[in-house]
Amino acid sequence: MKRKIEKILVANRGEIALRAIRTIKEMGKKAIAVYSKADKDALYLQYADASICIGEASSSSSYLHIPSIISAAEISGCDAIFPGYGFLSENQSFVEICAHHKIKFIGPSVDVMAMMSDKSKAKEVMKKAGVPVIEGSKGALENVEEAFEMAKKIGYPIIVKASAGGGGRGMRVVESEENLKIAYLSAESESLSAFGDGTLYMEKYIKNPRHIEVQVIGDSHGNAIHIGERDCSLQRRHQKLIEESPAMILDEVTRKKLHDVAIKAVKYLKYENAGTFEFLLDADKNFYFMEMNTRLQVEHCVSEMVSGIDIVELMIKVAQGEKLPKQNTITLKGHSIECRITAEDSVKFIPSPGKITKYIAPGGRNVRVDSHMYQNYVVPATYDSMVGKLIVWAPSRDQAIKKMKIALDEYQIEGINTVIEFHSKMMDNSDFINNNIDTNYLSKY
Ligand code: MV4
Repeated sequence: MKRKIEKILVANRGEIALRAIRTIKEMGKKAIAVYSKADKDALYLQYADASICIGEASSSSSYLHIPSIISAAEISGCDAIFPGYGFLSENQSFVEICAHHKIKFIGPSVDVMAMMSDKSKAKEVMKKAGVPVIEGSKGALENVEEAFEMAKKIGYPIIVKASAGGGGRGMRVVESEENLKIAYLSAESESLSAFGDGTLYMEKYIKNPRHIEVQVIGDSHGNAIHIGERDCSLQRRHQKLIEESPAMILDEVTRKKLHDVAIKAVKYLKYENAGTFEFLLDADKNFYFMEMNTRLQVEHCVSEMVSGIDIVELMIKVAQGEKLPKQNTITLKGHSIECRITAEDSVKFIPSPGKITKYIAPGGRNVRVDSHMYQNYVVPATYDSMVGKLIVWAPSRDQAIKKMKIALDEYQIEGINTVIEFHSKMMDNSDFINNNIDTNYLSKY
């Protein structure tokens, strides 16, 4: 039996630091915040039991600087670290260093993390576990000659992807043989400069897919549960904008298959933590594994709203050796939608950092605002432009859309541009209302 966690260092900033601190306090534990000089006036610092400055504004000298984070944890006597998303949440050396310092990293083992961080390896592992994967190269491609052979075999269009990738970098769609060589070479050099690794793999290209993902969690006793699926198809340049649960595109049979496959994969990996299996859904409603995220995701809130579960609480419980609740105690009810609010304009999505001169948040029944914004807060230009998430729950999707529209109208932010207007228009968009969108929707529109 593992020791109970008492004090947790939250190695993150912004809305997710705030979100984690709230749960840590609710569990009767102590939360220690860290901040860079650019975040000295951040809201989450006020809610933590203590906070420690870890460096200059740039992420590399603060939120990514492992020695500073470890020192902060040791000085404050933390027995665990909650990484959130981004920053060190999927950093294998960080996980090893935490173990060396006898600090519990609230996340998976370094082995599983490493396996999933290599996207072509992850696919092979999932295939072995009996999870459907997209037809393509077996693992990585050796060279461009092999790419030509493979493409001929699977048929154009194909897509080459970076093994170290994710988020669309080092990815090229190839429509015909004459474009393969240049696509291969440019994807290779792009992923080499972005990730320090030019390894590529190939897949059959699926046209206009939906992005469906399953929220899972596994414990140290071999138990695994799912908390339903999310539809995250509405994206712009690989940045998700709107997520919802459940994915209304799925019929009950496909949905059950998807959940069963995800559970099978968690058990096969002996995965311990919350995680997400990302799938592409094609026009014929076939789903294929794409990637696994071994961390808490931004959009976890919609799964919390339909299940009533606090996923951060479950992560902490699993990290201290507790058993998960049984799957049959988890009931998914109603519909939840999340709109990501970024400090960008609603037309061109140009970043708009600066001082918030007016801030009035929406409210009411089943309206959740996860944000670190407040009046007079200065949104730093240094970090990600996401400044919050607006999440609603209602018995049906139609009602959730109506509720979201009203909440967006109530949201008043002045001094910076935000994408609230974009979201408000989407709630009136007939394609969105009729659920007729795919991952390419915003590039056409
Ligand atoms: C694909 C695909 C179509 N076919 N793979 C984009 C990010 C990276 N994680 C994988 N991506 C895609 N992989 C095959 N075989 C289309 C995409 C894709 C996409 C996927 C999910 C959400 C948004 C997307 C936007 C463009 C392309």
